[in-house]
Amino acid sequence: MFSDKEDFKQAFCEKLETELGKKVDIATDLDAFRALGSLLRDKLSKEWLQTNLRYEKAQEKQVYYFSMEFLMGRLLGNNLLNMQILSIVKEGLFDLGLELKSLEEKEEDPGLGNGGLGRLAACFLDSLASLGYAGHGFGMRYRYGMFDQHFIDGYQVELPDHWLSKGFVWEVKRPEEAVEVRYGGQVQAVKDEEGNLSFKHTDYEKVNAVPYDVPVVGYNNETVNTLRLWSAEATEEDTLLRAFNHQQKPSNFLAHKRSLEAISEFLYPDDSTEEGKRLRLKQEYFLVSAGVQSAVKNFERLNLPWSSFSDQVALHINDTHPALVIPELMRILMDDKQLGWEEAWEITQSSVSYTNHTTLSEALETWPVNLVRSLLPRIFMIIDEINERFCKMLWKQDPGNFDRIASLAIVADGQVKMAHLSIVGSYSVNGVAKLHTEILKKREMKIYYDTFPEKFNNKTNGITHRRWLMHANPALADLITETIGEQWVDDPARLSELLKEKEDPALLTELGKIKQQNKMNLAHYVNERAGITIDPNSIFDVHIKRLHGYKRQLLNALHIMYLYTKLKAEPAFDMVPRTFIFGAKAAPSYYFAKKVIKLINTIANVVNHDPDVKDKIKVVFLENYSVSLAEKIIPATNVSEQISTASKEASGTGNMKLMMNGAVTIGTLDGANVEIYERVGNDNIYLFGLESEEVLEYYRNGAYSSKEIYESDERVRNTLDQLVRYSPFSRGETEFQDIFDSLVHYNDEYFVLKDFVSYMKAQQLVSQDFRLQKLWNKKSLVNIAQSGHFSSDRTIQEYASDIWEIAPVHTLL
Ligand code: 26V
Repeated sequence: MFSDKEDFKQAFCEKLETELGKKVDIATDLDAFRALGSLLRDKLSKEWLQTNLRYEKAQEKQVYYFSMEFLMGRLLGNNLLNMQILSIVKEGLFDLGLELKSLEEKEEDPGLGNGGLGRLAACFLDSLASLGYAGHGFGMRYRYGMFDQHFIDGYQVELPDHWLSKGFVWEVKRPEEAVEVRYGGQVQAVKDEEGNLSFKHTDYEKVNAVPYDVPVVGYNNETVNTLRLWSAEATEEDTLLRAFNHQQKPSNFLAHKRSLEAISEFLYPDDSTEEGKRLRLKQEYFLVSAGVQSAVKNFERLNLPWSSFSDQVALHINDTHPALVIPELMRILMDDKQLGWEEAWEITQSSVSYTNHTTLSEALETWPVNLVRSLLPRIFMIIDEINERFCKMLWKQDPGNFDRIASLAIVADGQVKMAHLSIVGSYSVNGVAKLHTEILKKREMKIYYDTFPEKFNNKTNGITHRRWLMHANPALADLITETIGEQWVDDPARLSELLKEKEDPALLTELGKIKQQNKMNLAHYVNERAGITIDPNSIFDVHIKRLHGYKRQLLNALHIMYLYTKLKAEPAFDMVPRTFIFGAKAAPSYYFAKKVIKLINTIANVVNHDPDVKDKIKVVFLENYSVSLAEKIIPATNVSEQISTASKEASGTGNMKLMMNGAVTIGTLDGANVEIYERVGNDNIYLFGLESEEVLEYYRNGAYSSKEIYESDERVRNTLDQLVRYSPFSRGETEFQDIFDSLVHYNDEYFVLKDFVSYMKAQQLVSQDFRLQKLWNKKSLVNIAQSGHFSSDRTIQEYASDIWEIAPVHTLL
């Protein structure tokens, strides 16, 4: 790569001059970042090419991970780490008067995702490359990613995220690999002389799907995989020729061009509600059609019979958003490659696998039949035929059982049910944590599980320890290596070797010091960004994730109100100082979530300005939560808030990142918290609240009454009343009436009041234990030691062996 520091310095200065026309002494940090990025991309291209050649030669199965979202985070630091040139580059830049950290800050954080699902996809790509698997991502190159969040007067304001404005150094445009995607038009069945049926699609609108490839660098293993992001671009033919041939006004053809390119314009900033928008469906089909065409082309280069397609290609769908992969592959195989239905179906079903990420009914995708039929006429015909054949099979299995058929059908009540299509058209369906998979099997998808038990399996989520520990918290990574050696880097399960040292006072002191330093760094950042002074000796209590009712940021907020009120009433109350830190974006249309943001900002405003509590409580709501902000917060966290209503959080992955950085969880037995609990044991986690079975039972029997709790528990009542009676928080306004009503009059859908007292008690225990620093550091160490299981390397190895049936491709080939 670079033979030494001097070699790097020379290459870097040359790049600055040739690409930006600048000498290093006048280069800004942004210039230097761009030159460095571009230099690294050049350096990667050889290994990138070699990797592709190796895969072709090996004829190993290629995995294509289809996802509408990839939340990659900044790539500079991570690439340097994985390329093993971090210290050469850091020192070389230093010699030139530049600081790597400042350059890193100049990189836009590509926010091409909403939250957990998109970040999981990014962690998976890192693990696939680092383990040497031939696995690539297919995603969307949105021109505007996740909105930029600002707070104005405590309210969330969304600004467009124009992340491409300064260019994206890592990408390589590949116009030669562009493919055409078709919408609308008519389909006619045509019979040839021999009576063979074929389908002719006419009058369609076409869009060019142009790929931009981003290298995905494996850790120290000469592997560079590809994240292929598709962009919608009008063709020459569509714009200029159209204008000349039809003598249109330029404004007409420009409008046409814009309408085509709108397909890859925006990420849908919605975490849970199905928006029912035509454009969203267009986006989903765009990704799918471009991706499947590209995968088929790659397969055809091998000159193998179609019967070996599923030995060579795995198509994985990240939730149902890319479920049209199923009819699209059928279409290509039948209409373009002239295969019969049975053969095409066999190939499709044995190539596609599907991950479910949520049981929230409002997030289960369905599309109106009329919309699918008009936008994608041929695809609809195929879905309809899949449905017909599937229902016939069900009838054969259990003749006359109309109820069963109605609830399993793919097309029913004028809707196409994407989860049903995904299960029927794939060979594997997995949930993302043990509890979640059990809930799918026993409840949400029971009838499907009973029909196809062999398809269902669990793959508990994971996170890449390279970004979330080695890159985000290098001091901790170094301490771990000093303590147990460096093998844990390649085999994160070996973090458990730290357990042998958990009584070592010197190690625990060191661990405490690193946490303290990280807290000081965060305090500095908070001061710069938000103008709030926070005490690094206080407990840093962190709640970072999308804002959603079920994630219960409201429970945390109400508890802070309770503590504040108690402190005001009893000034002698001996409370361990705490800094409550929040980061969360609300979907722009999610009224209730936005109210909760306003409430937390109001609480922050009251508490932070009250001298009576100044040394006890601080509340910080950081704007614009993102991957890069998470990297700053997580290493500095003492307490990890994972307090969703049990049964609602499919897995959670922030819980794993925080654990790996030595935070101790306060949480419900939900999602992967259950598995964290199984590993760390009762002494190293603070559990509270209803369990999933209890929650589900309440939903079934309707026996929960939040009003009863409000009326009978004074602590709850006094806290809630402050939302609507005159108080420092309401100031006599009705701002929080809707929150109050949801809790008291609409029976508190997420059991906030039911869990309030149990949460308060768990928080008291946290405070008590935090006073005993050695004890606390030991808990922290146990969490780190048990976090290896949650590395996405483990998750990806499970997908590789149980679902995709692939092995690492050896670099010696
Ligand atoms: C739905 C929609 C509907 C249309 C508009 C855009 C959009 C975007 C996302 C979604 C569903 C998001 C589902 C999701 O993110 N689930 C989370 O997945 C994580 C990774 O498996 C998991 O850890 C979280 O518990 C789960 O909530």
